[in-house]
Amino acid sequence: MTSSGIRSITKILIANRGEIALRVMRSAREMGIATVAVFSEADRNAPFVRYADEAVLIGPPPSSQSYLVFDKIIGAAKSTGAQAIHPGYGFLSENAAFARRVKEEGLILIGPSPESMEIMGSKLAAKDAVKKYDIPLVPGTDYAITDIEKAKVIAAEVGFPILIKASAGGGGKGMRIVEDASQFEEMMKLAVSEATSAFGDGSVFIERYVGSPRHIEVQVMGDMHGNIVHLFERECSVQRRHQKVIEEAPSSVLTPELRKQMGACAVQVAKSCNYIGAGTVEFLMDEKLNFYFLEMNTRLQVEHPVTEMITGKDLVKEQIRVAMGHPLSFSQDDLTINGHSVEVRVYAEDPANNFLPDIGKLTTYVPPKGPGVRVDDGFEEGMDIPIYYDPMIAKLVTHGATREEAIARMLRAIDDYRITGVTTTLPFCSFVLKHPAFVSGKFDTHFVKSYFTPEVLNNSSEDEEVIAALTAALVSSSGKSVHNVDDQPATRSSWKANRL
Ligand code: MV4
Repeated sequence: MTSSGIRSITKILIANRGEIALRVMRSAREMGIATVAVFSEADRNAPFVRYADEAVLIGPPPSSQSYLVFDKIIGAAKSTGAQAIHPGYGFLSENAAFARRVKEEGLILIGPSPESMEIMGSKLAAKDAVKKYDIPLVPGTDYAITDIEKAKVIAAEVGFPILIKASAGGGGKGMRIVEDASQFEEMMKLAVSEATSAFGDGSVFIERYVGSPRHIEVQVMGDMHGNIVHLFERECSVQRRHQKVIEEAPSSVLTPELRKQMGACAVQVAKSCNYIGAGTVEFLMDEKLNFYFLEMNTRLQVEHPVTEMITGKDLVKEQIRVAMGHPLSFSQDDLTINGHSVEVRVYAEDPANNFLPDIGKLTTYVPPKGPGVRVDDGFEEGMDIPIYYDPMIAKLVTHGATREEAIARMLRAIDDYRITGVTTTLPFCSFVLKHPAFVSGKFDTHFVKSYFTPEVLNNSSEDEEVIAALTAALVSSSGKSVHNVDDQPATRSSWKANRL
């Protein structure tokens, strides 16, 4: 640390892989900062390894022997002379023990303090921390429940159905819905034993179950000088088994007034744990547009690009600047929403087969291009999708002047995407984007359960009738060639699935 409080960072090690490693390196490079990749044996030929200025092999494919091993990451930073580590998302990104170790080694973690991670890693500690502010919470307990008889009394006051949640949980793990008092004891025992084995912490609490919520999250950024701002919200209600399918910014349901209120709440949540860097404050919103603080994610999120598209800010550059000790480069008043952005996650999964990972070689891989299209990917044509990690191939992001334009652009981009060799979720994404409930903005976290069955992607006989009708109409009206209707590879983001 210099007398000005600015710490120099000239080389960053990226403790991650795939698209997010590349995405972080691109911003570092634009700032004139050198990059170090760490990679497992499964990632030898990955683009992020070639893109980095230096790369260090850190072990066998399983992340427990490579990307998650503190000593290997720290050792690689020291041997290459990197002053800072960017953890990306997943892996070590929210690991307070790792954050503490990085600090002890005299290195900089590009992220919040270990203490912030610890507070927000515990749902109960988070509720406790925000108590000093006026933050709306779902009615329930803000302490661990142990006495079943007492808990039943509280449950009756809160009102059934209720939800039992694990304090150490997150992303839906260890949650139990209880419909009425008769199920309470059984569900509570299940929740406690599940939480104990999954997190080593059996603390559970209860909340009123919000039946048809939307998931709305607010991006925040803090610096070391006490400044905290929000960069508006992302709507992530379209999820499948707690995995986000489509994210957009801004949300189509927020009024400017609600946006301001939620933004202010998110800033206070961040203040409650002296937050530094990029973070996300998650809210549930009910049908009456009441919102409730749920949890805070202390990392850069997968879906951060939609926020970058509407604000024009590079969140990774800002993370790096803040980690050096610089004040935020913008104030709340500098931030405005420009247009609308949508992101879909492209997975190597088979929507027709219960979204089972479909591993294999990307025989054809041609991402879409053109105005308002951003592709954050980590693969190239000819590469195998490794079985060891998350099967996300890419994030496809579009921006438009309006929500309608961003959606139309996304449908165009999905149609332009050429992937063969593996089955992808692209047709499933098209189905969602064209669904009247999505188009109208009237949806909640039950969207996929409510509207999706594999059959909607498999209506080829009907489609053939539609093609026949279209072909007949086109040929008779203009005589124009219609050859391009059916000469695409069969596994292309099938237009068949896109009809609705
Ligand atoms: C809830 C809820 C309903 N009521 N809490 C799931 C993940 C975790 N972040 C919190 N989650 C939920 N908490 C109350 N009191 C419903 C969910 C929930 C959910 C939330 C956001 C997005 C998708 C979801 C899917 C199922 C359940």
